Formats: sequence, structure tokens, C-alpha cells
Amino acid sequence: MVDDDGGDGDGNDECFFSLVLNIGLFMDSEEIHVLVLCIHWHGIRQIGTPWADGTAGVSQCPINPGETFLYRFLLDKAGTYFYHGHYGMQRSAGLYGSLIVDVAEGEKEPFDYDGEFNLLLSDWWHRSIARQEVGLSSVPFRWIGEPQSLLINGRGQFNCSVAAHVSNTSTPQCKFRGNEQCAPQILHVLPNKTYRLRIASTTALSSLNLAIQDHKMIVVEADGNYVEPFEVEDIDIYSGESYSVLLKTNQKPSQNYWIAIGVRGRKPNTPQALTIVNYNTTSTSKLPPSPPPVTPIWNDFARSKSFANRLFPLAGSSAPPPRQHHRRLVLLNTQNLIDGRIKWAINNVSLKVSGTPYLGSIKFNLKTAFDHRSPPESFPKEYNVMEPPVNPNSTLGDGIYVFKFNSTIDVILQNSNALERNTSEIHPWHLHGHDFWVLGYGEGKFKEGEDDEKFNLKNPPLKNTAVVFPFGWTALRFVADNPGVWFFHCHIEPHLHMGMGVLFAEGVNRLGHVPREALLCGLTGKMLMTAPNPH
Ligand SMILES: [Cu+2]
Repeated sequence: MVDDDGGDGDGNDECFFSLVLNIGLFMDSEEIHVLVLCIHWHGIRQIGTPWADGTAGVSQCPINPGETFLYRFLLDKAGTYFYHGHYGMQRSAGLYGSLIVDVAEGEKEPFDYDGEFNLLLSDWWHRSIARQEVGLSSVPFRWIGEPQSLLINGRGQFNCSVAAHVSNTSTPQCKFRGNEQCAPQILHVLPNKTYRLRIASTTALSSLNLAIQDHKMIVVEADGNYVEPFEVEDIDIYSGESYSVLLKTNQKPSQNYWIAIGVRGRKPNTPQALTIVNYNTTSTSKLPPSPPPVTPIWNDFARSKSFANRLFPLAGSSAPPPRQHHRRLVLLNTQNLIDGRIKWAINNVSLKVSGTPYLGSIKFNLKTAFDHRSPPESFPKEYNVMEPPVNPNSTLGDGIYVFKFNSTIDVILQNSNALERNTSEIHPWHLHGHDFWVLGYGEGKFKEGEDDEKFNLKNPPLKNTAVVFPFGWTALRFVADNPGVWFFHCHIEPHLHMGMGVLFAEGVNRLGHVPREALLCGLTGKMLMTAPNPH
């Protein structure tokens, strides 16, 4: 699907990224989809090119069938990234791929390795996204359910297991006959080497954990930022995150070893995804002699928190955050109802993105394109986050938070009880256009003036995605220094579809050129199509 020429731009040292994606019409047994689409370059900050962020209705109009749209942007930081559709739930339908940025010529990674593998993880449903979307917006609500399979680089199994001979299951064994679609991509390794595994998750729903039988891993990168190396038996990864781990092939080379990926954070009803580390001294078809590692129990949140709290930036790799913030948003994550429909809301507002890209409506000062009042900065003090909402009624909103350019922003993500008692879900929040510092995680309701005293301002990790645990809070800080309009949202596809996101804007008046093709819809479309072409 990807044709990457990775060429240099303009003959200078800046490396521009250009990519030709041929995205075809696809069909399944249920519907024919006419595809409009938008591609987001997840983790790339788009410094100076906010129109290339690929978010439908925010940075651009969706691209219609037959149209071309040129994304051209600067890759300023090496790391493990990916791209995916950002229109409706297209990511869930399989519109994604890896995006690896190598260090610039003459530069070196701060760790050594002999080879590398990409593992892009996702989850898969048999029901089409069109049907899923209808179900999510229906009364009564029809939840998408747990995925039928987990995929590694787009490959997975259904109704068969690659480990049936050791797993004590009645499921038939998948055979490795060659080019079967179900056969996982095998990691062929040499003994006594170090491999870099680039692991990214673009799941629609699942939080995952990955383990390699009899091998430890050393975590060295998170979301395109170097971290102080630490050793783990297994690694948690939430949708929207990426990690690099180093794998030393220091085990008996006369056998193969399982890589197992399983679901965390939700009661799983999806088999583990499996593949194999194959030492070249052993036949590929020789399956490991013992069962695959089993993912830690899904609701062991203490374990997940202890992993999250082990991340620190590699010494000297990034600056610490500013000591003071200028503005703090406290964002309550709740499940609500609008006209009987289940929604997710932030400070009681469920996001409905405007039909005109915000980047254009702000730049051209189109007052009627969206609600110009700022959404709420916090929620009522008396709100009990441990109980279902007393009044679950919510409203739709299309407003945005506008930040003073270069100001320091704190965001406290406050989780709460969903509509059902004793239920609170994991939400991995992803910010476009920036990395943020993760200042801390806590339990229950965030206590202003007390919990913020305990923030890690010395060496918090830089990330673009961070999870808020059930019934807990997560504190983030970033500097609003990238002119543009930026999505900040839960990376769980159905949650975003149900309104779980907000929009940030800063410095839009500083922007020069925004390509006309980005804005040919909604009110900006009307304006541009009646005005003479400025080029
Ligand atoms: Cu969510």
C-alpha cells in the first residue's frame, strides 16, 4: 500500500516526507463504501504545516473520490510513528500503516542494535464500520463488542490457532503453508544479536500487552522520544502509543519462541495474537515446545500503572517542562445521554466537529462556522467521579479552546464512573501537533493545590498519547507553540465517534499559506469558490 521515496526536499538538510498512497474502493458483503478520506500522520507534530495533519473537519476537508491531496511536511524527529485514516472510523477498517523516521545522516541513535522489526498492532471486527457506526448512534445502543481477532501487521487468525498443539484447545491449528493470509509475520533472527522492535498500536478499542517467551525487553523509545532504558518481561501498549524495545537473542537457538499479544483493561473475548521469533539455526516450521506466554490478567491496573510510572526521558534528550503553567483545563470524562443516545462527553459537552475545517474558519474569521464561546474549563466541584452521573443529560458542542501563543497549558484528565455503576473505562488520550509531558497519574478526584504539589517537573516523560486509568486522573503539560488547530481526543475509535474529544487552537493568525484544496468544503469552500483563486 505504501510507496515511500523518503526523498530529501529542496536539496537542503531538511528531510521532507512524501508518500503516494493508492487507496482503492473496497467492498464487503454488506455494503459498497464510497470513500472520502483523510490521513493523519500520528506523532508527527506538523510544525508549520497544520493543514497537513489530516484530520477531517479540523485541518482540512475530507478528500473526495478522484481528488488528490498532497501532504508535504517536515520530519523533525526520528522515531516510531504510524499513519491512519482520520475520517469516521476508517482506522478501524484497516486504513493505517507504519511510519518510521530514521535519524538524520551523520547522527546516531543513543543505543546499538543489529537489526529491526516493525510490529504494528490492531484489532479486527467482522462487522463493517458502517454498521458499527450506525449501531453506536442507535437507540437502543448497539455496542461493537470485542474484536474477533488481534492483528500484527494486518495479519491474524480466526477460528484457528497457531498454537493449538500446545494450548490444549479444541480450535484447529493454523498451518504455516506459505502464503496463507492468516500466517503471522515471523521474526527471523540470528543468535547473540540485538534487535530493535518498533511496536505501535493503532487498535480501535483494545489495550494490549506484548510478551516474548523466555526473553526480556529493554524499553528505549516511547512515542518518538528516547527514554531511560529499563528492562521488562512484557509491555503494555495503548491505542495511539508506540515503543521501541531492544531484544537480545540470547536464548537456546535450537528452538523457536512465541511472541504473544493479549488484551488488557477490558474483559477479553479475543484470542491472543501470536507470532514466532525464529532463530536461524532452527526450522521456521518447528513451533515452540511450550505454550505461549499468557497476558497478565486484564484488570490488574496496579501492574499497568507501575509500568507507566517507569517511563523517564533519556538523560539529556529533552528539556524539562516550564515550572509554571499559564492556564489549566480540568477535563471530566463522562458517559452521558443525548436524546437517549449514549455519548462520551468532556465537561458535559460531547464533541461534534463542525462541517467547515476550523483551520480555515479561524484563519478567515468566519463567525458562524462554529460556536465561538469557549467550552467549560472544568466541572462542578460537587461532582462525584466515583458514581454514575446524577444528571446524565449532555449537549453536543463544536467549540474550541483557544490558547495564547507560547503559553504553557496544563490538562488534567479526570476519569469518572460511566453510566453503569462500578464501571470506569481506560481512555488513551492523543494530542495532535505536540508532545506533552506526563506530570503524573493519580487515583480518584484530582485535588487542586495538593496533587499538583506532587507533579514530576524534574524529568517527566514526553509523549503524544497518555492513558487515564479507571477512576483516576492524569496530568499533562505542553507549550502552545505550534500555530494551528489540534485535535485532542480519546484514541478509542468508537469513543471518539461518540464525542470523546476536544479541540485546541493557538497562533492561527501567524499562519501564512494554507493550501486552498484543504478548505474547499463548508463555509470556507463557499468563500473560496466565489473568490478569485489567490495563486
Ligand atoms: Cu475512550
